[in-house]
Amino acid sequence: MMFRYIVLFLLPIAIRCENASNSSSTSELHILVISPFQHILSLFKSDIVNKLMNANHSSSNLPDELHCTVQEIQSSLQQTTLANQRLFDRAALRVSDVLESISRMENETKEAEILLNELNTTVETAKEDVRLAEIAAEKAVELFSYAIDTYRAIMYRNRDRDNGYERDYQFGGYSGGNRFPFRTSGHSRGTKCHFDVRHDSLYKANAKAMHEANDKLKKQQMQSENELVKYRSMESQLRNISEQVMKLNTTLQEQQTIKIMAETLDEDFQMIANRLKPFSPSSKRLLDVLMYILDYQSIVERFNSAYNKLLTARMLDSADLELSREMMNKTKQKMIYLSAKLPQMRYRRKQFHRPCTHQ
Ligand SMILES: *[C@@H]1O[C@H](CO)[C@@H](O)[C@H](O)[C@H]1NC(C)=O
Ligand SMILES: *[C@@H]1O[C@H](CO)[C@@H](O)[C@H](O)[C@H]1NC(C)=O
Ligand SMILES: *[C@@H]1O[C@H](CO)[C@@H](O)[C@H](O)[C@H]1NC(C)=O
Ligand SMILES: *[C@@H]1O[C@H](CO)[C@@H](O)[C@H](O)[C@H]1NC(C)=O
Ligand SMILES: *[C@@H]1O[C@H](CO)[C@@H](O)[C@H](O)[C@H]1NC(C)=O
Ligand SMILES: *[C@@H]1O[C@H](CO)[C@@H](O)[C@H](O)[C@H]1NC(C)=O
Ligand SMILES: *[C@@H]1O[C@H](CO)[C@@H](O)[C@H](O)[C@H]1NC(C)=O
Ligand SMILES: CC(=O)N[C@H]1CO[C@H](CO)[C@@H](O)[C@@H]1O
Repeated sequence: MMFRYIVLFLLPIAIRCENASNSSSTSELHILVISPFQHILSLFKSDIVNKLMNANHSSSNLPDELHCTVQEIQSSLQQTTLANQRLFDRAALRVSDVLESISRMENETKEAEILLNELNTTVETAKEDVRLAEIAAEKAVELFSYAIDTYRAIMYRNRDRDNGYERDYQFGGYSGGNRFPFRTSGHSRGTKCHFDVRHDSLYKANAKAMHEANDKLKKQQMQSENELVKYRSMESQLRNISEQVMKLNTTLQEQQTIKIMAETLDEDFQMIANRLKPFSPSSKRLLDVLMYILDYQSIVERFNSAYNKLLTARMLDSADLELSREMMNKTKQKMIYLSAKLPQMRYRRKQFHRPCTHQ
């Protein structure tokens, strides 16, 4: 029961770790550096430490196998160190490229914001112009109606005075086009009123003013719409830029993570490579090479350091690959014991002639 509780409790953490270690941001690091390094550690643990601890004096293949494992570890380390350096260089380059792009886009953002502000003013001004044009157009209609009313009044007065033809006058509204009060018949007995309002200068002026006000309103409306279209387009451009900046920023964070991790791993890898160098030549005895590789302070501590950096950054799940000082001591003791029984352990490396399978 208790065990199941613990498993359930740990599950979300395990999933989170998996996501962190395999997110796209670090997959290059994973494929090129972390996985190979993990492989080196597991070789070290299973094919050197565990093999030695489980071996006895009748394990006659052991020296050959150890010789091959040492070779594989050395060449893998070399490749991983190189891949890690190349990854660092590439990430550093990308970081500086992306930083430059972001700076450029931030400039573009600033410019677009200024333009957007200007367009906002233009749009607001155009809207105000439309409002004023609407008022002016209403006013012109009012004046025009007033003129018509005035003519009507004159017509009525004339009719009353003429005392007849009540139905001879037609009164049309403005909306009816040019149907304005005019006298239809010439056989009036009294004073004749022959003017046609359409020829009246005041009427003409008012009609003209009304049409002009209306035209102006349409023009202002059109302009306002145009300005609004420009404004919306600039708005969407600005949104585009900020989306791009966000994407670039994600890339930046990813590449910076890779850069930092590659740099800190390089410290350990370089140290191990430098310390292994004197033990690489084929004139060295297998036993000496193994004793040196199993030395905690020279080599193993650096393996643990890199491993713990990856665990802390959650780029690796704990796979129990840490190597303790005590374990190294015991392994060395076992190896010395075995080397007395297996003389091949004291061979120089060039004396191992069987090809290693990993190569
Ligand atoms: C983790 O990965 C799973 C699928 O692999 C995905 O559904 C989930 O959204 C990821 N979670 C996070 C926090 O990225
Ligand atoms: C040595 O180890 C092998 C396998 O690990 C085992 O089969 C064998 O019995 C061991 N021999 C002695 C003498 O312990
Ligand atoms: C951004 O603008 C500043 C001044 O406005 C200029 O000095 C700088 O070079 C610009 N940066 C880019 C990447 O265009
Ligand atoms: C212009 O800016 C003002 C104040 O920020 C805002 O209220 C208005 O909606 C903006 N105009 C447009 C067309 O978005
Ligand atoms: C926004 O970006 C998309 C592609 O990223 C492009 O097709 C579109 O034209 C851009 N829009 C503006 C207004 O710049
Ligand atoms: C980029 O993202 C980080 C957090 O992920 C944030 O702190 C920073 O302000 C962002 N930078 C830009 C330019 O958006
Ligand atoms: C390992 O061996 C060294 C000397 O070879 C000794 O100083 C140290 O205490 C030992 N450590 C452990 C944990 O056995
Ligand atoms: C924890 C985990 O799932 N790690 C995997 C991430 O992806 C690499 C290859 O892309 C695998 O090798 C790891 O096992």
